[in-house]
Amino acid sequence: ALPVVAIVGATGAVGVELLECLEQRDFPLSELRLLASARSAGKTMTFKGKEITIRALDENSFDGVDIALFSAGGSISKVYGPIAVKAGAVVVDNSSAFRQDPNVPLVVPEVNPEAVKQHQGIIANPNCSTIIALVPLWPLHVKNRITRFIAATYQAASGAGAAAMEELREGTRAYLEGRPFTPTVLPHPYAFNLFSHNAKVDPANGYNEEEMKMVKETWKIFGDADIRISATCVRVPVLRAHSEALTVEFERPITPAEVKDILATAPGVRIVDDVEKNYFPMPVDASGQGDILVGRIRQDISDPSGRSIQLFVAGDQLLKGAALNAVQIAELL
Ligand code: A2P
Ligand code: 11C
Repeated sequence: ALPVVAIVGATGAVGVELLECLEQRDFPLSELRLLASARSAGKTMTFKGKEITIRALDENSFDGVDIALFSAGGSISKVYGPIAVKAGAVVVDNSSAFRQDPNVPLVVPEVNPEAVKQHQGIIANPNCSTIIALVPLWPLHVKNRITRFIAATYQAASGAGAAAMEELREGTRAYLEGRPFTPTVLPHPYAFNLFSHNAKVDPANGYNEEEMKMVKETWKIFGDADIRISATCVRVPVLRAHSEALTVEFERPITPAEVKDILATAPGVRIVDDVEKNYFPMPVDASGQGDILVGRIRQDISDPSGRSIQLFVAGDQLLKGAALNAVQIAELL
């Protein structure tokens, strides 16, 4: 029989995209169950032309569910993930709750699909900034080991949820109309501004949680904890696609031509690198599509050894950064 699939957090920024991905990819299922908070219970969402009534999440929500896609935040995952597993479901979790658990595979299907087999009920979907960097870095790493990379991110509102996207719209409207606006979702004024990522900063090393996720998740997904990684994560006033500047050092010398050659056939990657037209990856072009756009492919002139490359990438945070990657994991299952 075809699986019963549940979405936990169906009304959220990622939840809506999960439903959309299941529909667009014609995911084989016998029933789609939509779960959210009591606030949304009774409302409906449309899947393949049919209205489905949203139910309030509770302990009995997973009876008969085979695959549960979680995107309602880490605290919900921690409580209800194990309940879903007990009920017999395999959980694909979008939150950071289980990512560093050694019994939980952390999967990007283009990188480590085989890790799915090791699951004990829960599979974790990586952080969006990690996924967007690793899809293009993996095929390079396979050919010429990456020894170090430095990332600077330009992250969209969507990473902080639907309410943050609305706050960006509202704050921009208020700014243009000259009205005062006090942000309540994100900690700083967002319109015509940017700020260091809103995740907690560790006073011990000065890095925020988002930056450390990029470090530790890369080690786990690549299976290589010797890669030296540093990141600066920044929120920019973009709705739904993250961009990243990547400085990548390899074991052996490498040229931009070699990088382009490798990335030209890499799954999930599209090269956007038109030097003449000054046309490179942009979040507006990345929005709504599954591929990671890669451009500004050039030798890092600050490294005379010829082992370093500079890249600029953009990917849809809600799709490959979250919903699409989770549905691809469910497809592997
Ligand atoms: P709801 O819309 O009913 O509040 P986002 O990531 O965009 O902020 O979305 C969060 C998602 O998590 C929403 O679907 C939200 O549902 C859901 N959610 C939040 N709190 C709970 C809860 N206590 N139980 C179930 N779902 C929740
Ligand atoms: C952002 N990546 O863009 C974050 C949000 O670990 O899944 C998601 C946090 C996570 O703000």
